[in-house]
Amino acid sequence: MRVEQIILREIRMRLKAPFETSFGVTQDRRILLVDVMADGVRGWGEITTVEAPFYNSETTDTAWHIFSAFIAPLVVGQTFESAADLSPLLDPIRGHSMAKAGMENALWDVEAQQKRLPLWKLVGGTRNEIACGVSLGIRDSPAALVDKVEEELRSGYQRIKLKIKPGKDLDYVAAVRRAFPDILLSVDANSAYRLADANHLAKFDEFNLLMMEQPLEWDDILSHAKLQAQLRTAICLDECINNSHHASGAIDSGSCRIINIKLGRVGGHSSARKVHDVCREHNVPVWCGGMLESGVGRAHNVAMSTLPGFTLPGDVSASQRYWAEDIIDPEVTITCAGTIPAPETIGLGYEVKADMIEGLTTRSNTWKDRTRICV
Ligand code: OSB
Ligand code: MG
Repeated sequence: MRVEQIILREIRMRLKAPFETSFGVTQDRRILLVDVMADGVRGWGEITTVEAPFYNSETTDTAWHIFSAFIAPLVVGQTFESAADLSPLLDPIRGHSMAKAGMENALWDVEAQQKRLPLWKLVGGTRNEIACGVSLGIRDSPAALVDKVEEELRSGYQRIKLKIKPGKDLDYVAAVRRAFPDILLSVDANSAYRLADANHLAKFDEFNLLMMEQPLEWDDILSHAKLQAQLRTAICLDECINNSHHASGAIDSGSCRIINIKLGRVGGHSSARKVHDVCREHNVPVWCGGMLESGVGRAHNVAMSTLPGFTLPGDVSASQRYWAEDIIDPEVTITCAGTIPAPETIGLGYEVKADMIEGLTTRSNTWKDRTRICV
């Protein structure tokens, strides 16, 4: 495929409700979309950064810069056999995985359309529906959290994840566990604790959690190994795992028993597949994490979640939990069994609403293949 044109767009979308994590509250999202044309086929990718560098080191603005100054100029006009061939070209750019993933994933969409395959089949998916859970932000009181959990369970979601932070943790989890003794329940601290809090974190063992996600520092795999040795609860790493080498190291050192794969954090579908494969070799279950994505990122998440090692319900949930109107048609919906069927149509499997996106766009940059214009 020859990359003829790349458009980077920033769109603004307001979440239906504010989302609170240990690192802050978000409601107004600034999302970057990659809109690529290759061999006359249009493909879409999402750069899944958040607005501030409190989850990982990337932000919407750093991604805008790296994409505009380095990624797009390197890629436009190039010819690739497959979308998987992009990652060696981007390798000299250190870090900035989310910015790279937006580019690579847009080319996967193109390749799937060219090969007349649903994206999930192209990336190697084997399941035709995926299991869904939800990630619930921090609430004002345990009672309010219990009400929210009840609502999500009524919709059919198979696993509930609670965001926690120091001071808003044990009593919240205890209230939910008391109300729902048998549900699949997990917590996510987004790096809010330290190894010195090990005794406090061991108190979560009594709640029979499926996992405790990323309790310690975002870049510290070894401290998680020391913590895992003191907990019965399985640790799941999120922030720490940016590629398959990190995954191997984390597994070898006993830092976690589960890994959350996010397409952006690991740099796109080809790297995600490598992380998945390492985990599968070691019988470590994986699941798909979320970054409050628009429909474009969500559609890519659905595709990745069909890989065979995604044996736990992910954070991929219905469009309408986030947005009054999503930018894809149909929107992502879940069945009453708490699953999302993998789409049968070719490419992303959801139509991208280009007109709606145009209306939401606050800035854009365009690169055209100059060799093409000159002829
Ligand atoms: O740690 O999984 C996380 C959102 C933003 C940044 C980090 C995380 C999250 C979520 C939301 O948990 C998952 C979603 O519903 O998209
Ligand atoms: Mg997380």
